[in-house]
Amino acid sequence: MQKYSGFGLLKHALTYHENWQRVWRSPKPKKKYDVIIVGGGGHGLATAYYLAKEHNITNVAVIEKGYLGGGNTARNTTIVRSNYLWDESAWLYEHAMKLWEGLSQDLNYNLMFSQRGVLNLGHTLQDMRDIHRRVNANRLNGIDSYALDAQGVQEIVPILDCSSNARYPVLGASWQPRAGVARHDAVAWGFARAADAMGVDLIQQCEVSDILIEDGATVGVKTKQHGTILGERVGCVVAGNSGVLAEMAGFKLPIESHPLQALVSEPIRPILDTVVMSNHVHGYISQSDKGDLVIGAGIDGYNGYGQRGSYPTVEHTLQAIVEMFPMFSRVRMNRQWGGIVDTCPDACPIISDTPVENLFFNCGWGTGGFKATPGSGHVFAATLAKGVAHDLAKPFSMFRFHNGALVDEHGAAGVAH
Ligand code: FAD
Ligand code: PYC
Repeated sequence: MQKYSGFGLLKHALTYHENWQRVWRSPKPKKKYDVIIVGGGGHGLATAYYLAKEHNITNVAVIEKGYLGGGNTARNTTIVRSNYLWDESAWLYEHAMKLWEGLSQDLNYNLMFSQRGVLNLGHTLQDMRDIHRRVNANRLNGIDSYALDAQGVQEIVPILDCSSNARYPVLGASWQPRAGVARHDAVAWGFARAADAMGVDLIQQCEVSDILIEDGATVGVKTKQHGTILGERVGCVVAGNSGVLAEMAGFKLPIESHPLQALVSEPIRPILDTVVMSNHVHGYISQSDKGDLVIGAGIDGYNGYGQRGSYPTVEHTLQAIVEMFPMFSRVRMNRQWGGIVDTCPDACPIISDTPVENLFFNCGWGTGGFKATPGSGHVFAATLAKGVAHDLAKPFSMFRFHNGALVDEHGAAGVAH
């Protein structure tokens, strides 16, 4: 790893950051790999890292049509938590949480993982019933989860309007103290650097335009920039573009791609030291270490591949935020953007083999996959290495939509959809 002295840093600042050593190589693709990962977001990069680290499979390419982490990984609001209702998903997200807890050390890269706690607010009696049910289920799974009344919430967030005058008064919340946020770009960069150091080829600006299939099995991919690249196994981790890749392979996924947007304010002094989410009023908020308020919305209701959202959704979300935090009414918003999220009918991911032999998909994380990044990569790497689903991935086979064994997590999804 490159090290800089104080003098080195000053020199780079004064030379307009020229001649920096690259953090990963930019190799020409080989003719053939043991594993090809399509999609260089956090999940694809984590998969490559764990393939190399845990399974000693280093003849791996990650093929990314844009730049590493430039999809939803760079566009999300970075909330990490594991308080899901059903055992299958609680185990998967808690597996990820445990990996998060040692990940900066593991990658030797500061991911700014900050366990500042997450509150999921309840505004109606039914919300509170659901919160109690989920908190009890979490605790049975050994996950730190508490049900708070309005006073308990007020103690944690004094600036939240918990009065009975609010349009949707806060009745209480679920509280996960180990939950929090992480720096999203750093997650992509940390996995990329570590995977590259173990020999994984990271190939950017290379779009997969077809999945090559012979006798019912994949043999690799066709790309727009580098032609055919052969692979013994192919793993597609392309989030909002999953339906497009599945169509190339000749099958359909039960996935809808929706815009999901977020926005940040001008930076202000530290005022909010936890994450507050409200599914009921469709808004959630945290404050970044830089001082911006990071605000997220519900999905835009229509399908689309545009990485932008509509104005009414943002307007609705800001109304909700100002109702909850009247003191933010004078804060100016700086930037707004959107990603394309891949939503499944049961609000759970797909980590699965497919009708095509040696072709695997990891997708359907929808509005909530950032928190799963290390866990998803870890179990998908094992699935690709062995050719059979990791135990934690088994409930998330795409074939659950054939037999009806769905895992409905709409209640625990970060944003309503
Ligand atoms: P991506 O990061 O999207 O990576 C997929 C990659 O595949 C992209 O880089 C894309 O360019 C590439 N690709 C696509 N097609 C091709 C092709 N044909 N050839 C080559 N490459 C291709 N989750 C949370 O847990 N917490 C949150 O707070 C949260 N907030 C969110 C807020 C917003 C506004 C959005 C949009 C999402 C949010 N999410 C959140 C969801 C989360 O961002 C995603 O679930 C997660 O980042 C998905 O990671 P990924 O690596 O699978 O996908
Ligand atoms: O899944 O926690 C979540 C989330 C928050 C915002 C978007 N997704």
